[in-house]
Amino acid sequence: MLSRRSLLAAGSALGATAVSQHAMAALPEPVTQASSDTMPPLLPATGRPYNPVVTLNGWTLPWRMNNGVKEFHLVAEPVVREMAPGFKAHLWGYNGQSPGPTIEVVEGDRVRLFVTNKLPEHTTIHWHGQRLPNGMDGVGGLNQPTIQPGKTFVYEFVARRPGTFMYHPHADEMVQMAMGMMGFWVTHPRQKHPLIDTVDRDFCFLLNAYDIEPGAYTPKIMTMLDFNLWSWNSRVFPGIDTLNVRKNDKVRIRIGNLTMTNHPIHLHGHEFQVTGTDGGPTPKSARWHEVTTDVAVGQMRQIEFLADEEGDWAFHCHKSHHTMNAMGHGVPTMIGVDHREVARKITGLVPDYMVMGERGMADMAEMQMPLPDNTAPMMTGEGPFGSVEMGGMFTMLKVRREQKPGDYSDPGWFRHPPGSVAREWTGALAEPARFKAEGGGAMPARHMPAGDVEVQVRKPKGHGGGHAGH
Ligand SMILES: [Cu+2]
Repeated sequence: MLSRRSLLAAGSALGATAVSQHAMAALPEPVTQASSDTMPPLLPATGRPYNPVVTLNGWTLPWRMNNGVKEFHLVAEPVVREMAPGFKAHLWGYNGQSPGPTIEVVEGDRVRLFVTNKLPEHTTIHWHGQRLPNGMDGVGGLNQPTIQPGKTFVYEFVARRPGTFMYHPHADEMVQMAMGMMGFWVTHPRQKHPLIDTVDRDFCFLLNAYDIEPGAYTPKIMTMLDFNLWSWNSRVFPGIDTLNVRKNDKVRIRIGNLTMTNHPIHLHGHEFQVTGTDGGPTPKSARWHEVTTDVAVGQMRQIEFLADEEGDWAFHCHKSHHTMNAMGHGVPTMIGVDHREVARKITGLVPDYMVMGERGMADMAEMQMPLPDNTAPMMTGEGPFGSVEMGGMFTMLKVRREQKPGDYSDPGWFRHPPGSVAREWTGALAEPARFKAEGGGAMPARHMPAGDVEVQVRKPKGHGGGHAGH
């Protein structure tokens, strides 16, 4: 749990009076977090006021004020992250979590960041998007010597530009980001900014991805593209909290991408505008309405909209493979193939063989497939009408009339007004218009010849694969 009481007490004591050299030299006590719930916004106790962000399944790092400087203490260390209920990953992160805590400051703040390395190898931190002295930019070997295990470095600069940023290592970067080392950074404007609107709710999260074999705990760090866990803040649906807002709230969502591919982020039921990037606020003349915005690798996007439609609105990456969990990709398309005869023969060889995919993959969501321990549920997440058949980068925006200002708790499922839900039609139907050229429009079922079949059997453990054929 968050244990910042002593830190804040120390902060106010130090901030109120002149600080001795000895006190200035002392490190702020590191604050850690173990819960993977979304923490309530951290209201600033010192410094200029601002409207804090809410980090999805994350938290904001408290600071201490030292002679007008905001001091933070980040600890790079191995962490255990619950990515979804029943599935834990052994990652690297900061202050007990991956991603690390969100850093929130105000434009013009002088910021001092102590970084302690408790990893088994060297690291650095790059402050992505910031204007700062070159020697504070954090590229190991280029701008600074790397931080060796057990050592603490200090970074110090003025947060010059308001906006949406992130931080991550720039030393053994491929490994350390594949292991989950990253965090969010928000610099709030110091006064009313012509391009930055005041909002009622301000959410943020990072897009990240892992390659963890079903049943394993540690990501494979050499994977370049074929990740199997597409996550938001190192959580996968149904482990991602919902974004809960009050009807007619002005909502901002800030998203950063530290995966190896782009993610078209799609919101249902509302149109939004991209109001800023890691380059700063977007000029109003360059904004247009979208329902999907692509967040490319290494980019930040902040979107804004008026939440004026009540309901439980899907909010997800539009790459359909990114709303799945831990799937094998070596699965042939079986739609329309009647393989009852083949299955009967295989069952003689492999008793627990399961027929997959002849009617699409939706059966998978309902099938109780034997999975190894510590495996992310593949396509689960129960909705009020059944399985949502989603995993990975998926959650919901919940818009409610009765949600109180400042209340981020889950209001439960939407209660639809009578007659406003799609339902089965049982009345008379006219013949539908349809394409009538060759094939007639319907996909014919092909019966596979019984004598000449090669089938690859992949059992859930991933090692039971082999060829059964004749
Ligand atoms: Cu995606």
